[in-house]
Parts: sequence; structure tokens; C-alpha cells
Amino acid sequence: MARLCRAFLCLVLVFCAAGYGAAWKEAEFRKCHQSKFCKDVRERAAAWARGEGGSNLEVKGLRVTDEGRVAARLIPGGNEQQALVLELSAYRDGIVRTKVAEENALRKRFELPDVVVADFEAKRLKIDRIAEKDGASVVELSGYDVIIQHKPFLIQVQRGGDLVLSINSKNLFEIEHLRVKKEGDDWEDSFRSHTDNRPYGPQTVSFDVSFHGSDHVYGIPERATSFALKPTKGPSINNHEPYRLFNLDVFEYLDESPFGLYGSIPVMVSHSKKGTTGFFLLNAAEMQIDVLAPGWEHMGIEQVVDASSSDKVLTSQNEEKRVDSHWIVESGVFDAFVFVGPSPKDVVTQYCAVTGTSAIPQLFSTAYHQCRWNYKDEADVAGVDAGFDEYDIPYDTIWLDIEHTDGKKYFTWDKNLFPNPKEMQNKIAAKGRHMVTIVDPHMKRDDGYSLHKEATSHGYYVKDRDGKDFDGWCWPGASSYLDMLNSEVRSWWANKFSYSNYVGSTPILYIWNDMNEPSVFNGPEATMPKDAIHYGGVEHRDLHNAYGYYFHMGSVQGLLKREGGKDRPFVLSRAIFAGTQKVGAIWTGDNTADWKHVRISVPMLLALGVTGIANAGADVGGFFGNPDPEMLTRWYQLGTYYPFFRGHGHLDTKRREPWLFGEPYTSLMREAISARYQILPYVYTLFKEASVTGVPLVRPLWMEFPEDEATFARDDEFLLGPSLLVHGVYSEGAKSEMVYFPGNETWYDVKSGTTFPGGKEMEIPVSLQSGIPVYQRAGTIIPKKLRHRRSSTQMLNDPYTLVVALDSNYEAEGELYIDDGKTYEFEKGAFIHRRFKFVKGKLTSTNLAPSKSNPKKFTSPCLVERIVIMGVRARDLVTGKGAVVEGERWIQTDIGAPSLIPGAHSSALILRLPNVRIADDWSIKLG
Ligand code: NBV
Repeated sequence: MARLCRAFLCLVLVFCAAGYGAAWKEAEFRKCHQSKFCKDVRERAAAWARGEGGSNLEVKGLRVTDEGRVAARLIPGGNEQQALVLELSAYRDGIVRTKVAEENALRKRFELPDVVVADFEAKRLKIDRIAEKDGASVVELSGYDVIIQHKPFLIQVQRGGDLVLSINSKNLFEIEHLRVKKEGDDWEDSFRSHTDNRPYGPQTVSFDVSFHGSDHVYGIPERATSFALKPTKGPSINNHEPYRLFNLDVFEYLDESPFGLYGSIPVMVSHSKKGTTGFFLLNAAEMQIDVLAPGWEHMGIEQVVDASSSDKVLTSQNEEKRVDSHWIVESGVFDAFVFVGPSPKDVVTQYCAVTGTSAIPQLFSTAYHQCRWNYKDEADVAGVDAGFDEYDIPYDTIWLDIEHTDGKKYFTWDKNLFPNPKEMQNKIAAKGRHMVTIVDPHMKRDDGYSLHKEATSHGYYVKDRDGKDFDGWCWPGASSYLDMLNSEVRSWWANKFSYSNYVGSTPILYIWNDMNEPSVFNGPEATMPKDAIHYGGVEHRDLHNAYGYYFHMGSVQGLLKREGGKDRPFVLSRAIFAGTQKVGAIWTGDNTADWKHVRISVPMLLALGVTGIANAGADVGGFFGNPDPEMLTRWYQLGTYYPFFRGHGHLDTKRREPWLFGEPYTSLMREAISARYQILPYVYTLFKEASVTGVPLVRPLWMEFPEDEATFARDDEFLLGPSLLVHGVYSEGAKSEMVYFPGNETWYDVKSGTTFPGGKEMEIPVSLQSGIPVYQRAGTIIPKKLRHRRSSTQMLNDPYTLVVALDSNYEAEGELYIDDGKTYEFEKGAFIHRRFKFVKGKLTSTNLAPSKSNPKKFTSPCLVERIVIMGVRARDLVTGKGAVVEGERWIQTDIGAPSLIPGAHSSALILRLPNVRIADDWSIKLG
């Protein structure tokens, strides 16, 4: 009998998993009109906007509190019983926070902890004065004003006298008052076979935010769509779905779809020549956001017109430039932040001042990762590892997917396939390489699994609406999910990563968190029911979008604990929320081996970047399907410039290690991966910058060229840091690409040194051999390491090459950050930070690290072995004499087409073996 039952369970599981793997089925996911909260608010908003009512909030009793905040009451349509309270606070460096809640709430609404960084309140400014102007109250801050109009309630933010953002200019602000259920109230909400009890009834928070002076808005990842967000509602685009923020495991997601994927970051950014502005709503409930085109209010929601044709023009002629958005949030509070810029980088920095800057990764994790579902057994791992050596392709980390475990019980090994995990890792470690294993959040409900037993006895699982441990289906079969909202559970979980608990783990083993949306095969929309209950009686509805963030956080704590807080953790997560950047790296989930997915990875990474997620990548090769060798090569050529660079593929796909395709593909993939290793010093320096300022590695062109309008809707290319322009090749057999060169400066082709003027789009011939178009910006210096090695660890003591790209003033500058690449010693000053400057024919290296805060010195024995200077004028080319390291010795020079960059521009000059130390101050003069 027991055997029969087991066989039946297996069948069910296979069935579930098969359905799970099937192509994206639109009908399996809710549309706005299939969720009561979204349908109701969207319809109400359309009616209000046509003048049929409105929230009509009036501000009363506005004052400055003793604490230096602005406080007021908001009365909806004269109804004192349903008064709201508003609190507005200002923070240093252009941040405003506004909270609105019910004055007398039936029940305390959930406010999400653990996202805003601990020291944020310390940045608060004391507001001491409010000016009254034309029936409005004005808070004057440095460089900007916040104006609160009383009737109707309206918040406007003016930067340097220009209106940049307003809240409630469409009169749509509404917080549904929590109420007691009356007879006849129908609160239940059903979708397919699932019914959400909605025990607390309607409780939406909805409002409009307008971005003034701009044509474009960006952000609110994660979705596979254009970077500049297309309007979802308007005369020619009626009934487009709103952008949904609800973390879901979406099988075989489509490109060019507004549908929300595994992560949610409720941040919207607008940009125009006049500046950049950002808006963030701290709320982890399901959210639906409409981007409104003029005239949207005249549309009923049931008419269906295809939206795909209409894109950018959001403003009709002669109207003020603006983009309106309507936010519909299922529950929780209105806790919003406005970032006043004015520059694009300022906005990211302001947002990261609230939610944290990017965690600085270990150096190895910035190099290439080789993954597959699954490397089958120890012999397979050894074979792949040896393959990289045999074909002379560098890689740093090999990954093991779910099949390495004993029956999908995480922290265990399949004893037949992986009998000697430690030995296996030691062999990998001997080459300076690393391993990552997967640890998912679904816990097998198996009494023989000690983690499950413990979690059950401690009561650590999320509960279903009846108070029992939630029981859902996932890879292991019947599974429960840890309640990661509870810090005690996170800390218990963290202990499981110790070497004694995770038997078979070694110091080179790191972690991958998948399925943490959470994915529940038999749940509504393949996730956890919203009426499941967390610690403190919190409904899953209120924190759904942050579940994966908490799980990620718990695992990171685990690796930190394992190393006694010494080494930096590495945990890759699929589900994300605002603040994930401070926890670790992420990837864009299950993409497909399809050219469109190569292309869409760029806007996806751009959207993540402007919302603070600096360490992100897409599966190179495409997870589903089999890439042909050309597509795979093109994807590697692009992946070289992803912040997180990993090849990965589905269990059912053909093996695709780079050497399996023959020539020229293997060599071209080797070249692409090696190109990543060459720029690691630059990439690592960018990661350091992201950890301090939040400014991402993958940047939209307008982040560096804010006034260049031609870049505002461009998402087929990006900048990696300030200095590299990257344009992928996104189609089969492409012979040329239209590349836009932003700004007024020159761009140097990184391979040939050929120059292109800025401010122009040009047709650039491409071949598979030429790689994708990549250019260095004039006026920059990029540090590289050019010696070919097996892994980043083996490059540690390698000498540097500095690539100087001169601008029209004959100048250039750049930076290099180095530390031990592993620990937190840099916090005590153990790092090197250099600035390189080329001015008046002289290249100088100076210290950027503040000496006082540098008591614990970090030194590097590394030398500079080569300096490449592009853009040297003929009259300055040195013949015979060479350059001189000031006051000291002559060095060899090599003028003309350098061997490094075949076919290079004739004015490139190579200084060989200057042999100055990277850690020292030095200068080198030409001539
Ligand atoms: O663990 C298996 C896969 C994993 O390889 C992939 O990267 C994840 O995004 N996982 C999803 C579950 C199965 C997907 C069909």
C-alpha cells in the first residue's frame, strides 16, 4: 500500500513538474480585472477622472511637529470618520519621505521592516518653518521645495523652480478604510481553482504620481520589456494590462511583455534634459501600476485594443511634458520616498541611501560561472573542470543544481552521485576555483529530514489560513516554507550553513537561492496563497514581494556566520525586492535560447540598475531551448559585460560547454570569456563604486550623457561604468549594427582603436569574428590584466595594463580599486585606490584612499607592465628617446599598430615594461 501511495505521489509530482515546464500560459495568471482590488480601483479611477466623483481629500491642521516633521490630517470628501494622517519628513541630499495612514484604523496595517537601512533616520533634517503661499504650505529645502496644497490635497516637488513630481494631481489618492464585515459583503476572491478568503476585506492603497517635464519613465522591474516604459492606458492603447509587481515563477516568460516576473522593485524614475527624479513606495504587497497616456480617462476598461504598436509619445503637442502613473496596491501602507536628483546618479544614490548600496562581491564571483541543471555527478564535474583547462578557457565557479541533493532535501548530497563532496571541492579549490550549490526554500515534509523535524517542532513554518503548517507542492513533493519574516527563523536557518551542519561543504562552497518567490506548484498562480499567515499574524498578502528577499538575507547571514563574519558571502537569488542589492547578486531567471531574449536582457539589466540592483545577469545561452553556436557565441560576447556572468541551461537541453561546438565557435567563446577576465580590475572597481554610491555597473546612456536626448529611449546598448559603450548583436547572420555614439566625445573601438565621433548613429559592420561593438570613451583610462590564466585567483599577482583613451584636450583619467577580494578588511582601510590622470603628456598615478582612514595597509606587489595610449598626436610620438618615468629611467616604447590591438589606429602608443608598482605614486612623461 505504502509503495502504491509513493508511486502515486511520484506520478502527481511528475505531472505537476511537466505542467510547470510547459510554455507560458497567459490564462494561468491573473489579469487586473481578475483581482477584485485591481478591478475595483481601476474602474473607480476611470470614473473619477471623468469627473464622476474623486477622493477629494482636504488637508487640515497642517503643522510642524516638535521633531521637525510636517504633520496634517487628510479628510476624504468631508468625512471626518475616515480621516487619514499625513507625515512628511525631509532628509539630507534630496530625499523626502511621506507616510499616510488611517487616523483610527480598525487594525494596524503592516509596515515592512528590514528594508530601510538602520542609519537612514540619522540623515533626517529638522524642518523648522513652513511658508504659506496661495492656499498652500511650502517647505523650502536646499535646491528644492515641497508644496502641499490644501484643497484638494496635492503634493508638488519643485526643483530649482521647476515642477518635477506631484502626488495626487489627478485626485486619485485613496486608502480604503478597513471595516468590519457586514452581512452580504462578498470579500472572497477566486481565481481558477483557488479562493482567497480576504479576511480583512478591501484595503487598497492607490494614488497617482506625475513626473513633470519628461517624456519617459523607467524602472519597476522585473519584466521583460522595453526600458522606457510604454503607457498602459490611453486612447490608442486601451486595456493594456498595468505593470504588475507580484513575484511569480513565470515559466517560459515572453519577451516584450509587461507581465511581472520573479522580483518587484517599486521604484519609478523619470529623466529629461532638465534632470532626473525618482519615486519609491515601500510596500511589498501586490501592486499594479498604470502608465497613463493623455486622454486615458476617456477610456472604459473593457475595450480591447492592441498596445504593442504604440510606444513612446506620452504627451500630446502643446501640452506640458509629463508622465502620469496610477499605483494600485492591494494592502499595507502609503510610505513613499521622492528622490529629487538632479542627476541620474544622484537619484540612484538617494534611493540607495534609503535601501542600502550594493554588497561588495568577492572577486571570484565577478568572473565567469559555469552552470547547468545538472552537472550529474562527481565525474561530470571533474570532466567539465578539466574541459576548461584543456580548451584553455578561464572560469572560476562550477554550479550544482537541485539534482545533487538527496531527494531535494537541501544541505544534503545524493550519495550515489556525489559520494565525496569534500574531495570534489578540494580538487576544484586546488585550481583556485569555487563551487555553488542550490538551496531552495521549499522544505521536504519528510520526518527523516532533520531540518524539517526541527522547523516543525519550533513552529518555524508559514501557516495556512487555518493555522496549520502551510503544505504545498514543489520539487521534493509535499513541502513547507520557512517563515523568514521572523528573525529567529533566519538566524536558525543561518546556522545550517556551518561546516558541521552542512556536511560535505568546504570554504569554497557558496549558495544559490532559487524558487524563492516563493514558487508553489499547486498554489494560486504557482505561489503561496495570500491568506497564509506569517509571524506576528501578518498575512502573506502584505509581504509577498519581500519573501524572497528575506530568504536571500537568511542565506547570506548563514555564509557570514560560517566564516565568523570574516569573508564576504556569495548567494545568488532569483526573487528580489527593494534593497536586495545590499544582500547579494541576482539573475533574471528562466529566459529562452531565442535572439529576442538576448536582446531583452539589456533593458532588463538597465531597469534593475536604475533601481539599485548593480549585481545582475541573465543566463548566457538561454535557459530553455538549445542555442545554435552563433547565438551562443553572440550571447557570450554580450555576457562578458553583464555584471554577473554565468552560462546556464535546462535539464532537457543539449550540453553546451563552450568546446562542444568546434571552431570558430570555441575560440570565439574563449575570446569572449577572456575579455571578461581582462577587464576584471575595471569591473571590480565599478563594484566598489556601486557599494559606496549605489550607481550601477550597467548604465543607460543617459546616466552618463543626461542631456543627449537621442539616448532617452535607447535600450539596445548600454554603458559598463563610465568608460565602455557596449552594443550587442541580436540577430542571426548580422552584417552590421546601428550604433549610437553618445555625447560630443570620441569613442575608440576596443579592438582596433578606430575612432568614432559622438552624437551620431553609425552603421558598424560586424562579423562573428569581430565580436560585438564595444568602445572606450575618450578621456578615460581603463585598468586591465591581459595575461591569460585559468581563473581570477591565478591572476592576483599579474601585472596591469592601463589603456588610456585621450580626448580632444589630450587628457584622460580613470580609477583602480584593489583589496584582498575576499574579506571585510577594506573597512579598516586595507585597500588601494588609485587615480590615473593623463594631462599635458604626462600620466600620473596618485592615491585616492584617504590616508587617515587607512591604518591597515593593503599592498600589492603588482607592476604596470604596459601602457597603451590611444589618440596620441603624430607630433608627440616619441622616436628613439622613449618616455621617461620621472626623474629615473628610460623605458622602451613601441609606436604604431600595437600587437595588442590588431589593426589598431596608427596613433596608439604602447609603453612597454614601465614596471612602476600599481600601489605607488608615479608619473610618466612622454617625449
Ligand atoms: O533548479 C532547477 C531550475 C534552475 O536551473 C533555474 O535556473 C531556475 O530558474 N529552477 C528554475 C527550477 C525549474 C525550472 C523549470
